Amino acid sequence: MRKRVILITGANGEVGQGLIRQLAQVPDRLPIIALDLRTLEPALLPMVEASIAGDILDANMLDRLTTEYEIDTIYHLAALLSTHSEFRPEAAHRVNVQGTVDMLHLAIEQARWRAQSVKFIFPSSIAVYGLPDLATKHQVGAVTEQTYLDPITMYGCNKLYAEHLGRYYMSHYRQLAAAPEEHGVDFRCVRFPGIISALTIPSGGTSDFAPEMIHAAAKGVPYACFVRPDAVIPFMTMPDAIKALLGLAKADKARLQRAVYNVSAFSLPAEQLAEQVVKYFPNAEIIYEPSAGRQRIIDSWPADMDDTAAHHDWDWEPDFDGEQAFRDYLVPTIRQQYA
Ligand code: AKB
Repeated sequence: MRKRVILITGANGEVGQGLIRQLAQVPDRLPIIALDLRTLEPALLPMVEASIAGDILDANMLDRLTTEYEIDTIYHLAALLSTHSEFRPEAAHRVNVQGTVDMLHLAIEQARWRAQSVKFIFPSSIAVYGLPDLATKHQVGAVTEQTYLDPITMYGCNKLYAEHLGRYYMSHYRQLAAAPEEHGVDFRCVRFPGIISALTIPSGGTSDFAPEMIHAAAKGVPYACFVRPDAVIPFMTMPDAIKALLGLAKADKARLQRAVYNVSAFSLPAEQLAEQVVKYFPNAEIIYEPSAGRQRIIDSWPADMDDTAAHHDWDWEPDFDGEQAFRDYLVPTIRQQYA
């Protein structure tokens, strides 16, 4: 008999690593299969059933995977982030869109085979938004799920389309077939703001200036911030990001009014992030060298995201506001890490 498992794609990425650490502590959970281009970080290997090095676009590899395991839940985290994607837009499209279609199709096949739906948890991003100019950004404040969906990055376009794909596979797949699918994909998606982890440093994102600034200060190296001091987007800590994924995964389906939910924790301009950094690392050297392209992307993202629907439908509540994030999570954990 095949083993029932949780599949995590992009398992070696920042969110993947955080998720594995957290899931490993859940009693009576299903075993985890970690899929990534690279084998999992050695420290995480004892927490998973298997670490598979492979490409989500490799159909043979996915076939082998489903021959061996019954997949109950998929956390589909594999993606090329926003800055990377601008350098390789077509590659980003393949990974972020085709990769997602392939995983949704795998989920549908699994659901049909086991006569039970498959949960598909998907991280989308603030990058799906595209504010036309700074005046509008400051005027509108926190945006709801439905507004300003005109992304200016390939990654944002990919994530927005992937949200629609998830909704389609969940609610409309094979809608003209004589017998519609009985069991399908239970697609649930959170739109994340920038995420800050104390344990890992991201690469290839545009919100990376915040974690880069903090980690540089903790390591005692100078940092040139690639956005203006007044650049503002919302952020959350990695523990809150994982809390959101797990919270939505276990939410009561009957309460979910939508497939896609904004989640947010705190909004701070780069200069206020820098103030917090200097408060805890008084020797931090932070200068501003804005990159026009990356600044333009940040300016197109909202200053805040309205996550009322998530509060209402599945009791979403972040644990850390801006002050608490630094005082209770980032600073102590980073200090310990670089000690
Ligand atoms: C990025 O900057 O690309 C990501 C994101 C906001 O989704 N961190």
